[in-house]
Amino acid sequence: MTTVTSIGIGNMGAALASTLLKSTNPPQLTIWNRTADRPQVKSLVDQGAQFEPSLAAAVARSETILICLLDYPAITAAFQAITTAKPLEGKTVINVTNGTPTQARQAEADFKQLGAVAYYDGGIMVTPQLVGTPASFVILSGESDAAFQAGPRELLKPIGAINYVAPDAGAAALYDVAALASMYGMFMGAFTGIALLKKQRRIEPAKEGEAAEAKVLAKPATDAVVVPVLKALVPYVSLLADGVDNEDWMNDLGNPLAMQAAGLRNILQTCDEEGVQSEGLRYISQLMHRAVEEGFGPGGLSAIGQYMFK
Ligand code: FVH
Repeated sequence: MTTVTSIGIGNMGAALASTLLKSTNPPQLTIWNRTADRPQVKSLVDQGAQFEPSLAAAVARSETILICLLDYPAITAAFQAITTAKPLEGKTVINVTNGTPTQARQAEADFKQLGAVAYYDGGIMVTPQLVGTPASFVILSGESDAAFQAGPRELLKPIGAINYVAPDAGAAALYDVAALASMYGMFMGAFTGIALLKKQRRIEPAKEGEAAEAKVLAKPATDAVVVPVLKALVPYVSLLADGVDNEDWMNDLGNPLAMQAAGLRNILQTCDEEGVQSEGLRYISQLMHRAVEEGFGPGGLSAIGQYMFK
């Protein structure tokens, strides 16, 4: 029987452990969490996991160590308690704690120093509620594709689709951070859009029984217009990446940069007129105008990709 120790029974760690326990071929699961009386710990014990309060003892019980803690300092804090020289001798570590590529590479070195034979680092790309569903998606890197296929792939299968990225232990963290950077950029633009929609004027008089000062809602217009536009334009991100890869600054992709820069100027002016913060968009506007000044106006939005490297 496969033996797994799951370290970190927070919301995500609990979802991972529970999914493994419910799988068709469940491992013998040991769990460890700093706070023993967290409700998720009790729930997993009820599902068949063995709780071990000592991290050293928890680690000793399994061949695979699955780590899902808040961040890398939490990993350091937890493992400081182990004082034996090679507590991970012969074990495989799979760490899905969110962090930077540098932290992942350092963790690989540290865990191998503690005796680990294999180290994989990655991220769970969905919320705990979606773990184990068809929407669930994991990225992982480290060791080699062949070692991954022969090792953790089968174990992690119940959690979701696994995208093995590269032998570099830091690669999955880089993918994760890149995806989240793109997501937060979209959210910043969305907050600007939502604030603008809160400035809608009510022209029709209040109906009978309606408050004279009815609230202006952003959600209906967001659902009707903003979300469909974003959905239609998500594939444009792939075209931008292709433009950056090929340094293809003059391909206008059907939307010349100078035209887009003028459009963005109107967005910023509307924000000023309506009293809405636009700082989140001003930086991309500056880059677009720089590109236009440098002769890329007839080209495409990809041209601003050349200014992104420090
Ligand atoms: N939850 C989500 O939606 C996202 C989805 C994408 C991936 N993230 C990452 O998953 C990691 C864990 O996140 P989480 O949701 O499980 O987070 P929490 O529920 O807050 O649990 C945190 C666990 O970490 C333990 N912990 C924190 N500090 C320490 C420490 N100094 N020493 C030992 N353990 C520590 C904490 O223990 P306790 O507070 O219960 O004692 C929890 O087990 C994370 O990287 C996300 O970015 C989740």
